[in-house]
Amino acid sequence: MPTDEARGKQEQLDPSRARPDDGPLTTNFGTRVDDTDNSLKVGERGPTLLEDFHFREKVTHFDHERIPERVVHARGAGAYGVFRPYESLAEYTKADFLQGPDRETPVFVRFSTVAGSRGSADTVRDVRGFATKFYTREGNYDLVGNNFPVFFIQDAIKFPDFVHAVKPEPDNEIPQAQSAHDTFWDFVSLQPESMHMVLWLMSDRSIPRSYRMMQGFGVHTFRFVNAEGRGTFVKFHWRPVLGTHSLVWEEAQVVAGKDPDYNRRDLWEAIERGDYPEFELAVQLVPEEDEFRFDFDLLDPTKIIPEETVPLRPIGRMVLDKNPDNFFAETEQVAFHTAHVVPGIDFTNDPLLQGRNHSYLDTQLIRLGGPNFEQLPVNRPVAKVTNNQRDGYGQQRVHTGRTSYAPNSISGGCPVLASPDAGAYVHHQERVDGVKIRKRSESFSDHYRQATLFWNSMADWEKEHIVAAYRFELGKVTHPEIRERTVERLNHIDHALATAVAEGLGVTPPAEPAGRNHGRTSPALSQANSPMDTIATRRVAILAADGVSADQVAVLREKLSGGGAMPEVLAPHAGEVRSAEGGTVPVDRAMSTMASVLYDAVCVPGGAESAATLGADGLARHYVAEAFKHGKALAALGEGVEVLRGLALPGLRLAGAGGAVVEDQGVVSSTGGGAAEAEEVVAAFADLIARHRHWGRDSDSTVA
Ligand code: HDE
Repeated sequence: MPTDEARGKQEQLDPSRARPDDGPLTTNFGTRVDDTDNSLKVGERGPTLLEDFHFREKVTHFDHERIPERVVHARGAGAYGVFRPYESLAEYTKADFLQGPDRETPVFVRFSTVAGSRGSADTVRDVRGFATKFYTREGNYDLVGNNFPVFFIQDAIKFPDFVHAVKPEPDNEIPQAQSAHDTFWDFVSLQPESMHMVLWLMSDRSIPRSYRMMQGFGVHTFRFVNAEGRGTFVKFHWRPVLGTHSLVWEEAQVVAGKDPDYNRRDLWEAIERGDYPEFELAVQLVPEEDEFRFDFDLLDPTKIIPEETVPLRPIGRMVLDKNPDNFFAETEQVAFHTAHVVPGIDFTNDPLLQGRNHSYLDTQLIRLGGPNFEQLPVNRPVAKVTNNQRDGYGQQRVHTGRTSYAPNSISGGCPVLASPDAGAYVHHQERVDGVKIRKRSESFSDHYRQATLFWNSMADWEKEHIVAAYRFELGKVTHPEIRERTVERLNHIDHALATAVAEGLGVTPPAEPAGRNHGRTSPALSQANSPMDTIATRRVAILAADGVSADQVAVLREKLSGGGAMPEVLAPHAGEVRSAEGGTVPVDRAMSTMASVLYDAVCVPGGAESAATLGADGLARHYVAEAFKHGKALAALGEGVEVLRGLALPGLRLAGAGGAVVEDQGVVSSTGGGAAEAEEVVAAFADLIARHRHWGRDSDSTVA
């Protein structure tokens, strides 16, 4: 149960919540209205009158309903939740919200894509934003991260160039939410520091199955500061309890059409169901004296600290348990800012972070219309706000008293300054000497070694997906020199990668490696090593038609739901189907309203009549074949096996007569119709679903 502290933010929001049943219709100035369908006119067919204040207010308000969308990360979805540390981190930081498990801090999280507009599809190939606002007792702390641990550029001054390059091209505003176009590849191929992040972008990390199944990273090296003033470098990691899982590219493209709100809907529905998304917060801690012990610069945001070098220390857990009441008021108006920090958390001189500390405040001023955006309900800290900032558009506070300056004597010097002992923020004291200079540090100049590390760490199937992604993206590029230049860059990462991409593009592969692959790996980077031990919240399609075995459907439903999965019966029509046993089976959805790509797994139960109907139904066949193509778990029982057999799925071994359970390439089947076989098949099916996808099928064209 959330504590009073965790509920604090919701209680603060209560007075701002407006209910539609809270009295009759009024104008914005409270006058009741008896007709909102007809404007005030001179005669029934005459002109509308200027004095129709209701008409003018209603339409004028409507005319002004839009605000500028975020210049990046415009498309997103948010949720409230709670963060609780496992233990005190007092040794490293004095941040109050990290002082022990008795602290429960309310949070608001916004997940987002980066390049697309507000109305763009969720499942595009892109980085995902993972921004968390902790409403701590000491003020708001914003951890504005991404689902990749590195960034494209090293200095914030390049951000406008990068964003201009990835956004739709300026002459025709094409393509929407895609990096597969000339200007993006032109820029990154000329900017070798981007190569590491681009490799992540070409990996499956850029098409997460769910916001609940992706990691988050603070990216920069930040600094913890303890009560004695000692600093410790820190990297933040969010780890999803459900593991890190992705779609495949072709699937992601189809989902973008079938359900453009795929990730947003998934988050919303999970929270509505009570399947609260959970993330563990972990940190990598580096003592300040170890600043120069790495073969990269800790201040360089294109670098990770490999987990094998500095292990992750889990420090707490976040549970997202409440959807917003209003998308605009909360998810759209939430304003994150990297400089929203609390005592005990400080910056480093990472030039990207330094630039962000300017940009996030600046952007809210234009986006939210002025300096009072911190007073919007979602942004208000639960900590008390007292200062001499005054006035401005949309001022919500009624400041009393005669003074709005410091020092003053008229108000007894109030508000008084806090001492560090009373919780004032004290910037970490770091000695900095130098000449003014517009130059990148030499220590930022290695752009390839960590890209090679990432590549080396990938499983074979991940490498295949990466090569296919480069081929796809560069295949859309019309300037041959951009393709060639990119291949040349890839040759610095790995010769085999460059060669494979070149071959797909019809570009001459580089004759020799540009350097020697160092051969190092970091297993933590591979999604193949992510936890795969649960079927919780996985969607499973059970295909059925008249004559389906109700007993088998019942076993499937019961066992899969028991493991936390979400089985749904899909049939050629909604309503119900007749069962083989003479009763009926309720249908959750008509097959035509959904798609195979919207499920994690598909199964076909028995019943001769049902199997015959499905085997002759193009859509049902497509459900099975597409799931197979996308590496998903499949199961077939009794006569349902014939539906799979009829598809002649390449190289697939299916159960024959006799009822024995056969498992091959992530497909489990048994022709036996009995309860024992059903139980055995469903148990095996659950294991296969938990493993997310099954690569290397004989027909593996999942990457195309
Ligand atoms: Fe952002 N970024 N960013 N960014 N960013 C914005 O702020 C910016 C960067 C990130 O859900 C903007 O309120 C600069 C890295 C997230 O509301 C803007 C630079 C990381 C979100 C901005 C970066 C991020 C933003 C646009 C380079 C991961 C969405 C609207 C120096 C660590 C937050 C807004 C939300 C949003 C600037 C680079 C994450 C313009 C100048 C690195 C998750 O201020």
